[in-house]
Amino acid sequence: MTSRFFKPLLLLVVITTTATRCFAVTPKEADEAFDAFNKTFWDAKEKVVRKDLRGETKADFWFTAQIWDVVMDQYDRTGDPKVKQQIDDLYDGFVRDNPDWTKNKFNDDIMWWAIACTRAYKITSNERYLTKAKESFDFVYDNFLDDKYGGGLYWINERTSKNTCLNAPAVIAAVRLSVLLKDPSYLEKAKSLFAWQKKTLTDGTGKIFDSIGRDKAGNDNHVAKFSLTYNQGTYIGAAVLLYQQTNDQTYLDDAIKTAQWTKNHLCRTEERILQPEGSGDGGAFKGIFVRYMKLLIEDCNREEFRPWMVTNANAAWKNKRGNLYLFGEDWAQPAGRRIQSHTSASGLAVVLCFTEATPSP
Ligand code: 7K2
Repeated sequence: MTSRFFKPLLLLVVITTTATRCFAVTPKEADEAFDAFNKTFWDAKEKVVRKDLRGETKADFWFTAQIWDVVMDQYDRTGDPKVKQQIDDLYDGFVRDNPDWTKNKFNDDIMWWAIACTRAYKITSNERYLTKAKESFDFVYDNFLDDKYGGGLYWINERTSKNTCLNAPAVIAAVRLSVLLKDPSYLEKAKSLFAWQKKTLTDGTGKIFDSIGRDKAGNDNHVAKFSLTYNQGTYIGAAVLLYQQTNDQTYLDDAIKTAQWTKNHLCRTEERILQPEGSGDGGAFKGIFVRYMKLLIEDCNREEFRPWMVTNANAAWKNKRGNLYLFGEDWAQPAGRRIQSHTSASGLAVVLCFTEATPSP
């Protein structure tokens, strides 16, 4: 008799707790997705990440930095020593193939690696990462800063424009270097780059513009006012890190406003799923955004944004290509067939960042 009464009650409790649980992708599923990514794209013998489902082509320079960050996302949630080993292995393979990063004409590429290196240093305590992060930041800062457009760093070595995709990551690198090297001069650099970025490439609403420079018609001082999730994301990251070091509330307000603007303007559907941005460079953008949203939510206790991010993780999960756990460029649509590693890694990032943390072993 009791069981007849309790069974439906128990079922009800299970259903309600599952429905109200914040995390829909389980830790086990997140691990499976990470392992599947490695199985598909990681060549452990050669220590390289592949670009495509088939063939030997390696992932591009800046995509590999994003994928390295995803490996660190996985390490942060699991503390798994095998993943820690992969952090070192991926770097070893990359520097073997790309020993001199200053040869790359895209300064943002160098900076993506610099910020990932600061993170690898925090995880492994291996000095080589800190040295490389410092060298890389210094190279860009010492050679590509001037007063044209009022300040800021040039995106490429032709010095045609100054873009958010370099300047906001540079702030992230500089704040982290100031902490890791205990050198306040880096914090000053970060503050002034951020002030320039805010004055030049935002309009105060939370929208982050892409760049300033010469347009196709040759007009100088042209602000490209479109905005993309990765620019929104790195601006949020930069603002959060500055807030943590300075306690200046204005930075936190900037980060919150930028997150809210993204939710209102760069998302689709009633659920506010982050927009697709193509499968080229844009395939990697959303992974960057969600990583810095995690920082805002968890380090600054802005839990009001978590359900939105969890909804995005659930959408990406629901629409993945099941057998291979591949995530497409549009998290609101079933994933297509030709997916490259950087695009899939973006979807993997939202799943790893917004899955319940498993305790470290
Ligand atoms: O124009 C820049 C940037 O400001 C803009 O946001 C994106 C939009 O395009 C470029 S940056 C994209 C990449 C181009 N290929 C080489 C990569 O290193 C570079 O970051 O997509």
